[in-house]
Amino acid sequence: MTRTPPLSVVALAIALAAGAAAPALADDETQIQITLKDHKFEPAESSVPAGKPIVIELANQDATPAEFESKALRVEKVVAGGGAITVKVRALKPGRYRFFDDYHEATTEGFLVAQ
Ligand SMILES: [Cu+2]
Repeated sequence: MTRTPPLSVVALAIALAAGAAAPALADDETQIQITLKDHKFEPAESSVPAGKPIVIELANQDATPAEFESKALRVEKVVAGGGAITVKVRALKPGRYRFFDDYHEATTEGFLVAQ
């Protein structure tokens, strides 16, 4: 005698399949580290893969606060002196994207190069 699986088993299978896909998305992110020291970003230019979300870990080694900002990347976030922030950036098309410290825009800039 055959019988169809109860609905709860089907629902569980769908939930497991959906759950299995979630970590793959997180794995898809690219994480990079940038340091701010003497009002300079180091590295001043970072290569990242195009088409993948980017997670930027920014450590501010200066005693003064900075505001990590990029119009091209659509981000703006203050980091305290001696502090650190995490900035998430959407998947990018290939290109060179400028970011800067909004408190020292004339002197403190860097780039993400997506390729
Ligand atoms: Cu700003």
